[in-house]
Amino acid sequence: MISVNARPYPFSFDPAHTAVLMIDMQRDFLEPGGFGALLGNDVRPLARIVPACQTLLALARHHGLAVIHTQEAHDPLLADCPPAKKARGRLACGIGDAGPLGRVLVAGEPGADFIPALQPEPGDIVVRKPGKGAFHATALDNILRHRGIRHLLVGGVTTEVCVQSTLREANDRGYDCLLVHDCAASYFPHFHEAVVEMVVAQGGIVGWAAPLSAVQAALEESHA
Ligand code: TIU
Repeated sequence: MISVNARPYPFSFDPAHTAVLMIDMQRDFLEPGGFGALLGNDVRPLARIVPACQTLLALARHHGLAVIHTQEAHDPLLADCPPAKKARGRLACGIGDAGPLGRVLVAGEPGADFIPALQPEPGDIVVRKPGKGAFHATALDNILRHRGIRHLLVGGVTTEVCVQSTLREANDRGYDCLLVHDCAASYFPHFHEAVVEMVVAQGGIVGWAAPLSAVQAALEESHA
């Protein structure tokens, strides 16, 4: 077992039973003209985590952890998009509409793709999801169980929406979750900080949190 110096206490995992779960690092959330920007957000702060996410994925591949990318996107008919989700925000250009990055949050459109720096590599798993949580209406739980994965190192965007929803869904299903907090970001820095504190409060009631450096140190020590 590998032990990461985490809050509220060390997070232990066996690399053979662990996945990095990278949430929704898509152009629609990180680039101008995408869904995040159409919601009225300044998307620029999200770019800051990209190098750390690249390092986390490289570490995972090097040390034999599974790599799973999630992608929030709908089929072109929006058959998997609840009308309430499409209506939310009363956007002039919202889900399914033609925007600067193609149809917003629609699979196969440029905006739904992963950013160039974090494209999936051969052997990585991609899970398309219609909701904010990655377990809702997806095969993720089956995928993890079939591979014997019990621990998740979680990063991506946004911390308080899809990352937190997924982390809570995973926790309820019995997975141990470490939020790699400098590999996650929000359009609202105070929401990001609040989520980190929520996760580790009450004895780590929904998980653990640690910086990438702690994960890296633990993995490298295990190979020393
Ligand atoms: N709007 C926002 O903060 N997030 C989302 O809509 N999706 C994800 O977090 N991926």
